Formats: sequence, C-alpha cells, structure tokens
Amino acid sequence: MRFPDGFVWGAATAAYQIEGAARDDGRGPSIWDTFSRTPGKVAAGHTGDVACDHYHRYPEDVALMASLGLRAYRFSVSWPRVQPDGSGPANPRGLDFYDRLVDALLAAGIDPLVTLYHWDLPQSLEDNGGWPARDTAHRFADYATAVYRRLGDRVRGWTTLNEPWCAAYLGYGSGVHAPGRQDAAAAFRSVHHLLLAHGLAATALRAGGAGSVAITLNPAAVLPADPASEADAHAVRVVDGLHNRVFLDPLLAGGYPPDVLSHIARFTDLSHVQEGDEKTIGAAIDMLGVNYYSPTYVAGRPGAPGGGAYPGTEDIHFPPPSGPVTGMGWQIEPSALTTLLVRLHTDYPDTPLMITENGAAFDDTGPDHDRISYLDGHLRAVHAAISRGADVRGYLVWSLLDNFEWHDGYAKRFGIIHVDYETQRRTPKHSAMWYRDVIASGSLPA
Ligand code: IFM
Repeated sequence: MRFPDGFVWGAATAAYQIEGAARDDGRGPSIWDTFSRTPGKVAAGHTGDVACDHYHRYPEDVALMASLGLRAYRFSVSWPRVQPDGSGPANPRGLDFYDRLVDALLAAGIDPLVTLYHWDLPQSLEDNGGWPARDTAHRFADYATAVYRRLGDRVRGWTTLNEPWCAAYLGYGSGVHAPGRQDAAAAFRSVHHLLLAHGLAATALRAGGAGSVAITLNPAAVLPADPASEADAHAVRVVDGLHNRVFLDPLLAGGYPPDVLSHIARFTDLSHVQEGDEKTIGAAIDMLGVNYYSPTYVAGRPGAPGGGAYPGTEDIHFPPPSGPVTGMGWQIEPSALTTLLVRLHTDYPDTPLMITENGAAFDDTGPDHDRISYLDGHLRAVHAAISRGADVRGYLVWSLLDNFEWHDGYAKRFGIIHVDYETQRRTPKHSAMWYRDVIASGSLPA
C-alpha cells in the first residue's frame, strides 16, 4: 500500500501545548494562561507554564524529529510572544525563538509548516472584545504580517488558523475552552471574525509572496444514527451546516449557506457580516488542512437537549460512542475519514487536502499497540480516499510529544514520544518507531 511520491510525512504540535516559558523574553499573557489559572477550568489545575519546555529544549526535539525521518513539522506561533498585547510593534525576542527553530529544522532537512493561530489569543485582545469583536480580525492580519516578515524568507508553508470551530464554539459557546464564555451570539460572531481574520491574513501573506497559504479546519464526518431515518438525515444537515458548511462554503464556495445563516439569525442579527467580507474570506488558498479524530453521529429526536457545542440543536441527539474508543472516549472509526475526505474532494474540488492532525490519546502502558493500530487504520483510510480520487498531499501525526491537552491538562497523552513531566525526559514510544519505518518505506504492508 504505497503512498504517492512526494507525500508529506510529519508531525504536529501547538505553541501553548508544548512551549512552556510562559513569561520568558517578554511574552504576554494569553487567554489560555488566564483560563488555566482559573480554578476548575482545567483538570488538576494544570497550566501551560512549563509544558514540555520546548522553548528551551527545541534542539533536542528537532534531533528527535530527524531521528524519525520526519519530512515536515507543523508548529504554531504564539501570538503573545510576538505581540505581548496583541497589537503594536513586534517583540523581537519572541520572534527570535521561531527564527532559531526554523533554522534548526531546515538544518535537519525538515520542512517547517507554520500555523499562526492555535487558540492562544493575547489576553488584552480578549479584554477588548475577543473574537466576537471585528477589530480582532484586523489585529490578526497585522500579527500575521509581522511573523511573515521575519520568517517568510525560509518558511514556505503558512496556515492561518487551526480549528476555528473550537476557538468559536468551545471558547465562546459551550465555554469549555478559553476564554470560557457561554454566549451563542458571541460564538457565531466569532465564527465570522475568525474567517475574516483568515481572509485578511491570507491576502497579506499572498501579497508578501508566501509559497503556500492554508487554513486548518476540523471538519466533522457527521453521520446519521439510522441511515434510513428522515429525522436523522435532517439532523445531519443541521449539524453539518453548523460544523462544516459554515466554514467551508465561504472559504471555498463563494459565501455562507442560506440555511446556516437563518439558523444563526435566531441568535444574533447578521450585521457583523459586512459587504465584501465573503469575498475577503474566499481569497484563494493552496491547501485545506484537515484535522480528524472521530466521527459525529446524530439522530433527530424530539425533546433531546442537543449538543452543548452547537447552539440551536435542540431535538438532536448525539448518541454516545458505540464500539472501540480512544483514551479520550472518542469512537475509533477510520472509514469515516475516507468518507469525509471523499466528500471534501467531491463538494469542494480543486483544493488539495493535507491531514494536519490525526492521532489518539491512550494510557501509555505496554507496547503501544492501540496507538499503532489507530494510526495504521487511519493511514489506510487516507490511502483509500486517495484511491477514490481525493487529492491528499500529506499526513501529520498528532502529536510529536505528549503535551497539555487543553481542559484535560496533562492527563491525556497523544504523543508518539513520551514526556516525563518531572524530568522532561523524552522517550520515543513504539508508535514512533513504527511511524519511522512507515515514513522510510512510504508504504504500509498490504
Ligand atoms: O490537542 C488538540 C489540538 O490542539 C487540536 N486538535 C485536537 C487535538 C486533540 O484534542
């Protein structure tokens, strides 16, 4: 089972989850610093203050990547390192870190893939309104330009946002992520301003000559609990609209879908969507990043409470997983990834895809069979999608290292490299060795 020539093999991380050094070199506070220091928000009171101390240990981490034969490494830049207050002149010491990291990666033959926003909004910008405020989108474009100016001579692959669904719906809707607001109108306004931020930044990066501009979503494979049920089919349409089409259609199909706009209008007037915004959001991209972990099953059921993260989904039931689950309790179903990739290819043709995250948390005891089996199954699913015509250019495992798993703190371990948080010792797991061999052969046993 051979993958195409040039298929990109790599791993991914995110700034707040691994860097630590929360107060070093002029870094300002982010919403995740505030949130994680608020009692009761993150398991066991964990914070990203130290995390994997990658800020200081990046040479060792790059050496580990090289030992696994990674061709690409996706990391995110911490906005509050670059602009401690979220606006104004860039902090050179913050940018210096990414300069050093990029140089180390290039020296090791690893392609640096930069994500500009992986949820760590500068706290000052939240104090000024956060993502529900339009100005944040403009601040993001300025920040993107500052990072591009420093790294653009060496970095080809630029991704604006990671999973704006989480930033908007979990950050401002259900409140399980920073900044922890619970306000459906704010969540929907955030969706739009995140998309606008992407469009403004993508335009600026392109104008600066960026090699490849992308956005990463976590598109859901939304499936009916009963394929024969009309009520379930309706539930799929609603949840697919709120999760997928609200992002994909303005990015890749010219504008928001009318059914989703009417849904949103139940919670907020649409005055935040201004003339010309959809054109800005639809600025051409070179790649769509896809983060996939697990399918989402839904059923139409009168009286059901709906999904906490999806405002207005009363009468929709989200059944608990059936079958095997990961350590997160997420259903393991690789075939749903094939379905999702083929759907993206069919509905939004001409946009190359890259799996920018896929992986699993498991309790790390024994020889890591569960993670290997998860990765193997999902790589086969990617291969199946490619065979059915989907233009998938690469696969980045989540994650290189065990790290701070947001509201679960350090309890959940996604890494292919184990991190002992007491000593910061890194130990490749069996899955890392397995992945090294897959990369070396560019194939899986048939
Ligand atoms: O850890 C996260 C990552 O930050 C974004 N995608 C999902 C991962 C697992 O929850």
